[in-house]
Amino acid sequence: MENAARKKVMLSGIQPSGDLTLGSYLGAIKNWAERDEEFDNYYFMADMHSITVRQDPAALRRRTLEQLAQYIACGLDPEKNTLFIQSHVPQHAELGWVLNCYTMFGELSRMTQFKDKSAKNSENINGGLFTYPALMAADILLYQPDYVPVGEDQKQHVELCRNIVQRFNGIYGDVFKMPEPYIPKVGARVMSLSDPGAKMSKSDKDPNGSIYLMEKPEDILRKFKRAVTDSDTENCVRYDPTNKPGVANLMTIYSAVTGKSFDEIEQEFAGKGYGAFKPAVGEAVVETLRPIREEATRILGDKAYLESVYRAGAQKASYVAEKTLRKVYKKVGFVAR
Ligand code: ATP
Ligand code: LTN
Repeated sequence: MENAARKKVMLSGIQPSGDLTLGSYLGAIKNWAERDEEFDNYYFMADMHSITVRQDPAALRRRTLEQLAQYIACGLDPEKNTLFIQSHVPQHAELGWVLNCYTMFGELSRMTQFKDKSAKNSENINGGLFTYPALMAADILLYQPDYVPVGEDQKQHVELCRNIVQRFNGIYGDVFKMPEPYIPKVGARVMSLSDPGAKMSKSDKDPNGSIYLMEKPEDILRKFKRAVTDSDTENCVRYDPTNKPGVANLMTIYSAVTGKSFDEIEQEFAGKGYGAFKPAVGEAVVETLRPIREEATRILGDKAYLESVYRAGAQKASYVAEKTLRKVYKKVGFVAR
């Protein structure tokens, strides 16, 4: 900000609440890795968000480290990206509290993710699940990013963060930079393979709907062969999300992993039908995920390396986050320590 040559900042996070899916990759991580030269980047494991839904402690710890290995395997070089674990940077909780006091009950009540998750976890609708977007706004604003690369489903939370910026800056002056959501053109909303009406999700109870980054090729191929296509009699690969949502989803995935346009895909499979199309999508996904799986497995074996990455990441992130937090504490009237 002070410096005109300052690189633009990108920031995003994913909850280690389940194994990463093709949706998390195409909707988010792939876009992070493609731009890491151009931007100053912060990517984290949102473990504090994960506990809004009950987690098995050992599984949460394991998945947090696996997620870090997968970030690196997807191309996020720790030399060019600050990779850290959210709970290692206490400023997230600290700013999260302040922003809770600038986020309205009505705004939080409108969040689709809150409604979905409280319907799915009706025995545990806790305060954290409700105020989650205030913590997410803190995650973002501590680093003053220009862009927040996420899938379509997170747009509403980034919009709420923008409202908080407007409210807070309206009272105290120019404290926070206004962040923009950055949503990919293809892959912003990858749907379940078994239910094209629902988002592919890592906490989906039906394992046939989701493709996991670490999954074996034969399982991936089997899931694509069984993917729900449409009950029309046409048996023709054509992009029509309203009438043919299953085929449109497979076309989106194929386009995102091969770079081919929908027109090119329609031509490639003209006269061939779903029987040829579905395994082709499966093969393309297998080839995209193969190097990621192999590299993540290798990195996971090197615990000392992973530790050095998350320690250095937390140190760098804390340094930046603390600057913003001090400014905020001063503005709201806390006595300096
Ligand atoms: P959970 O089931 O634990 O809520 P999730 O699988 O829905 O998780 P998130 O952790 O909420 O995924 O999302 C991680 C990132 O990936 C976010 O930026 C989100 O927008 C993106 N993303 C997740 N699922 C999809 C999807 N199906 N299509 C496109 N982007 C997605
Ligand atoms: N809410 C997001 C994860 C998340 C995030 C963030 C994304 C937490 N904090 C900050 C971008 C920026 C999710 O559930 N996918």
